[in-house]
Amino acid sequence: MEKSRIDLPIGVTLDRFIKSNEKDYPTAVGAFSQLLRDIALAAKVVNRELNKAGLVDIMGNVGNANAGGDEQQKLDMLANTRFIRALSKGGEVCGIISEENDSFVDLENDGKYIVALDPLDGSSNIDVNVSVGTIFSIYKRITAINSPLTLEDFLQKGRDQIASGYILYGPSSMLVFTTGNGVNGFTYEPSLGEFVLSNPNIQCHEDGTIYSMNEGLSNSISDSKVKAFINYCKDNEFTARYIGSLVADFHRNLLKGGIYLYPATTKYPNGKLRLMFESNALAFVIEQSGGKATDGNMDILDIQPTSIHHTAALYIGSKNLVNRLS
Ligand code: AHM
Ligand code: MG
Repeated sequence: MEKSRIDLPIGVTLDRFIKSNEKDYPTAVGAFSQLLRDIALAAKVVNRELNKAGLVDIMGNVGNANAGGDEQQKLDMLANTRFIRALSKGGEVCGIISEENDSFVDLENDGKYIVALDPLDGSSNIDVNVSVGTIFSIYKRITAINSPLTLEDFLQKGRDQIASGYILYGPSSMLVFTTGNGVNGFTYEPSLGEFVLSNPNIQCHEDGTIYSMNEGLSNSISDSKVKAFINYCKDNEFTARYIGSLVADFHRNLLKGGIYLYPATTKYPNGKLRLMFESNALAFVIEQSGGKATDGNMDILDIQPTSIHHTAALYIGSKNLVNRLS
């Protein structure tokens, strides 16, 4: 059944928005609202730290590699710590998985929710002062409350998400999320310290003329559908736009119409992007805005993850463009 939507004016605070929409939230309304507030709080803290990048010694890498083999940046670690701390203290979340951690964290409390996080996506862009983001997914725990968490609690399909979204740290910072009843965007107002509604009920155009991919990888892509699609884009004089920060590329295409592609490559035969930390959250947002996300064979949201760090090809954005690759 289509849920009713409460239309609130542009400029209302995130807090007021959450309160007004509580009837659409899952059971344990208060706890879920608090969880959204915890995410917003962590986002503000990370935003503050990012604004200091370059001013203090928090840029550069820490010399480790994460579970996916990427170098960890100092700010990756900082964002990871800030989000995990905010979610742990809030008490609504019982378990967390993060792109920066090898395995799940059991907070050993009676919280009802599981959170999957990419605390700082596109972090190779920080040292050059280019937009980065945080991506999050929220699920309900499966096992009984007060029992130890198991992998089953985490390896849920994207279709089981009860909320997801992202924070874009850009010229202004934005929080965009869905609870399964449309997509709303909030812009951070630093002088107030509040996210305010700026983009209500975001709809992704069915068509678009922007394609976003690392075309330097063309020779290591073997999927003929992808090769044909790149030619289609060129034949039709599409605009190529690639920041290399998934959140930023996704956000632009969400608002303007377009497609983001990360196919399988020689280096990443199963795709580079992580289902649980990146693709599922954005797939839920894009579906809720009228767009589409697939791995070329099936909807991203229907893929059964086999491990926390499961990767898959990702084609996401305007429906008619994504359909050309499915
Ligand atoms: P990260 O989570 O380690 O930052 O990696 C994900 C990023 C995406 O933000 C971006 O779209 C993609 O990796 C860029 O990859 P590439 O440099 O191979 O084009
Ligand atoms: Mg990432």
